[in-house]
Amino acid sequence: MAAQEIKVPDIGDFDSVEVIEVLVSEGDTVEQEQPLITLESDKATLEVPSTAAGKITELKVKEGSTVSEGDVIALVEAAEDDGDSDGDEPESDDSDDAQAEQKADESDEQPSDDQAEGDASGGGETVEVKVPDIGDFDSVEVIEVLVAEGDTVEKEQPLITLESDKATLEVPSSAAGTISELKVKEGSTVSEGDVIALVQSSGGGQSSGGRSQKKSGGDQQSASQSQAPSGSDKAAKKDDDKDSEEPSKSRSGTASKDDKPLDRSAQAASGGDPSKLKSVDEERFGKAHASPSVRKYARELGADLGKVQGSGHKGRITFEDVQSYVKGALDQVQSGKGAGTAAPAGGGGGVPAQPDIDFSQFGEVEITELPRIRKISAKAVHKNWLLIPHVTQFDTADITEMEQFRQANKEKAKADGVKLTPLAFLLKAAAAALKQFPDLNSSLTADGESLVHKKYVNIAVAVDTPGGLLMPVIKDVDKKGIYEIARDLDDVSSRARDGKIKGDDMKGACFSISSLGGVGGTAFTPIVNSPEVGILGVSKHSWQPVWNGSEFEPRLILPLSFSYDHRVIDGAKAARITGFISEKLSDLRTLLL
Ligand code: CAO
Repeated sequence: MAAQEIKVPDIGDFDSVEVIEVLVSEGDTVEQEQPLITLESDKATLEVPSTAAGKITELKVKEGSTVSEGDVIALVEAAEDDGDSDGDEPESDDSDDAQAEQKADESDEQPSDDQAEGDASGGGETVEVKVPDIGDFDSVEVIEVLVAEGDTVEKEQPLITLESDKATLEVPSSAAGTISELKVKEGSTVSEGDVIALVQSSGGGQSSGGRSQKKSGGDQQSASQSQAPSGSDKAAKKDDDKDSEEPSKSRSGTASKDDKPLDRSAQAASGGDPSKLKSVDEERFGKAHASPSVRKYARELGADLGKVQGSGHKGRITFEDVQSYVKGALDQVQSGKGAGTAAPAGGGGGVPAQPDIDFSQFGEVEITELPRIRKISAKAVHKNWLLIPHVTQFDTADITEMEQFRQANKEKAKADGVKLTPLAFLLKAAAAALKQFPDLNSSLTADGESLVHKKYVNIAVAVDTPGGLLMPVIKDVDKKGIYEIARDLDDVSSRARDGKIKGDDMKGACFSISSLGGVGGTAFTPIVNSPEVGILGVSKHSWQPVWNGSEFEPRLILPLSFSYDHRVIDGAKAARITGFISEKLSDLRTLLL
């Protein structure tokens, strides 16, 4: 199948414009309309989309190349079923039209002679800002008006966004000053030369139209470079001017001009390590329906455009959409929810993202996807690990008598259908501790200012299942006897292993127990399950010589590892809690009372 040439469309009086960004790579599969490159002249920024869906077999340009109308950007091998059997110039005229349809957003001014005249004089003059020569656009719709009458605008600041069925384009102001009259509104249609707005120029510092464009562009470049590290001085200035204004106006300012400096500053901010910027999905970013200035704004903020919901015309992403997305992300981080939604391998809450390593360079590898339960619990433990300041208190319990009792009753219990393991006793001891230490049976309120004390005693038990760890809850443990607890434990753990546990069976826990006693080990540091404030880890018991005052005697010792949320429980209380549990387990009479 012959490849289709994707060419630079008729985009007005652009000639030899620079390719500032190549948004795709050879081998990529692209959709029709997907932007391939971004061009930037001294006057405008423009994205050129693909006129065909298919695979990029060859890229004819790279960053820094210069192109003019008709130059081939890429060869795209069309998708099988698109019906275009001839690959040469599939749609000649139409294809140019289609090319022009790119998200040709630009933040260019394209000053006509009239504008040049308007610009030429000093302060106080009214300048007509007109729709520039933007190629074969005609009667295009104004889909967004970015400013209001009375606004102070800067030169190059986008005033409106136009969208034909083929392209999106921002028209910037050709002068700095105050908007004295807006000639268009959302839904208007405009053509080349139509007046968009009257700008009462602020005088001084204006360029005199086309001839001085380069100079003013250069000035802007340096201005934008100097503002790059902090994002946008203009934004700050604008915000000072008018708090409630649409943020887009100020931010977009010289968007088209400062792409590269900002990109560089973004890299500098990441310590020059491009991997740190990789939390953005470049492929989805490239496909997002957004203007260059919005793209730039998203880059400045590190927002992944691919994840931003567009509220504009045909789902176009606006500045406000990017703002809401970033605000939402910040809120999540500040409230601690962000970690839960962060990529499993990091990247949230200031945690550096895990680099994507190609392990096959060291030897043979096989990639298997995590089971669903493990993915869910991975997010939960990651969130809890980041959210909760953990401390683990270690202790032991002498369970010699408890074990004698259990062994003496084990067979009888079995005959009654009860599997009597040490865990039933531990649940009972933990329930007593929750009653004795109300803070242990509490949760922090979301603002971190108060404790919610619970009057019920539900305890979750970690169950190792083939799909991963599950935490079914045994309800009202304080009200149940050892047999009933053992029966409940057997029931929930069997159902968990058989995949029959329901969501409701895992809700409402006040505390958790994680027993590795049947497996082994002497101690570990379990992770608290927020919003609980403690978890008891239990390791394998062992016979140990204990000095009884006159001699060593063999005692069965159970290791306890109690992790707690240090915001709620302090160290002394934690030691008292483990001491209390130890005492309960050591003296069955107090436990069973
Ligand atoms: N020391 C020594 N032996 C112990 C013990 C301990 N602390 N706890 C239990 N055992 C023994 C039991 O008595 C039983 O032996 P008997 O049959 O001779 O009585 C044997 O180990 C197996 O017990 P079990 O595991 O079947 O039953 P359990 O009630 O102790 O535990 C459950 C149930 C669901 C907690 C367990 O099966 C399980 O899944 N444990 C793993 C939990 C886990 O993965 N935790 C880590 C999570 S990350 O924090």
